[in-house]
Amino acid sequence: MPLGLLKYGLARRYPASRHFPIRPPLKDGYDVVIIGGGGHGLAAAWHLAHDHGVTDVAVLDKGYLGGGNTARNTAIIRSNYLTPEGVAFYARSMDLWRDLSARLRINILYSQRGHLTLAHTDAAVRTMRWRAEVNKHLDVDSQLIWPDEIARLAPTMSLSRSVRYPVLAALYHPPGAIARHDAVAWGYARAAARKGVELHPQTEVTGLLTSPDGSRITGVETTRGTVRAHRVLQAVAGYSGQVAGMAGLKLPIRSIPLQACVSQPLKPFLDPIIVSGSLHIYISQSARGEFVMGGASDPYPLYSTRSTLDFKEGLFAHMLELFPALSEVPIMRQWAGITDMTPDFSPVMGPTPLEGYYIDAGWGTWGFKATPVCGETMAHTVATGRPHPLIESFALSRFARFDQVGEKGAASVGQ
Ligand code: FAD
Ligand code: PYC
Repeated sequence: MPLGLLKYGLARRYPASRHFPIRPPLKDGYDVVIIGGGGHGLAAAWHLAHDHGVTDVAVLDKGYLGGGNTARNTAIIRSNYLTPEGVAFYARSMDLWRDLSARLRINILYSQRGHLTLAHTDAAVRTMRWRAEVNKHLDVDSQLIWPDEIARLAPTMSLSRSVRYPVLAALYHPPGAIARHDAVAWGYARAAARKGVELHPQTEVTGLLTSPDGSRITGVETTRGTVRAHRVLQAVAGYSGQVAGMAGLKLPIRSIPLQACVSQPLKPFLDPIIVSGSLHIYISQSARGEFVMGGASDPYPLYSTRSTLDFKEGLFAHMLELFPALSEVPIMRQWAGITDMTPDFSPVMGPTPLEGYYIDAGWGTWGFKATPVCGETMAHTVATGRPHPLIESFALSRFARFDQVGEKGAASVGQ
């Protein structure tokens, strides 16, 4: 048992400290400024302090900490991607997830469920077989399974043949998991603050400052004043294009809403996470018993987090084919986040042409699972000035080289 939990259990008085330290005054300058206090920015701050001893760090967020896509995502964690670069990267994240509760001293409710990606066509079966082979080659546990085994793992799902797209097979990824997304942000924030990192919610970055020749970053303008820094990391998810634009960088990114919803809680009914790219739906059951559900991205770029009836109608037309029993279950909440979509469905990570300015972007609909590995690799990159080996393939320059890392079929639930 981690020592922190033991101390907590044996303490005479309630030992929990404040949720976050009180926001300090903003200093004139820091060694490192991180724009964006979502999971990625906070994880990078913690790894900078923990792995590299860089503690003069300020995390600036225009809203509250962890209130962006980290708060809005459906918390699916897996590494069953398609490209060797992608699989290796996400597999490292899985390693970090497993003991994150103990490292951060917070229960993130990490729950390994197994992940099933359904195949409804011969073409999809071929893609699943391909993914399984790439995964196995990199020691990631994935296999192609057939309807009898699918029925054993998900007995409450309909495998009827009398539908337009019957389930033919599935890619089964036993390590697939879910976690409590908010606790992940809180855990990184509190652990980083314990190491001396400053957390500054309600502090929007409105401009970037550069040297007279425009070659290197020198600071940021914020709604609370100017801050000097020679190393700045942006980790702002749906706002990646806007913030990079302040640095004169043009990203190959479109910002598109992604919606999701959650049902009233029920007793345990569905153990694995189920995804169907052909039906554009996915579902898992949270620790609280709610069905967490989502589907394809909205049809056009937009900076708005409104919910639509179209989304719900499209989602349930297909969801009820697989789970007719859900037809009477009330939906409790529906919401959206703005996702920064890249052409190849892989992230953009590393140094940029502006010296000292680093980017962690292009996380679209797939970045929650990468939170720990982004923290680790971006901290390494900022601390050393060199891209971590695991992110070299995700450099912004790959688009100019026509060297994309195509993950479309594996990263999304359809566009
Ligand atoms: P965020 O958590 O969005 O943090 C960025 C922060 O930057 C925000 O808090 C914002 O306020 C701040 N910011 C923006 N502009 C500024 C500025 N100018 N100044 C200061 N601060 C600024 N991924 C998965 O792996 N699995 C899933 O199941 C999954 N499901 C998803 C479901 C939905 C509905 C959505 C919307 C996304 C989903 N994702 C999923 C993707 C995932 O949520 C994101 O990729 C991930 O959370 C990105 O984390 P982040 O820390 O980069 O961004
Ligand atoms: O990345 O696995 C994922 C995912 C599922 C739904 C949205 N993102």
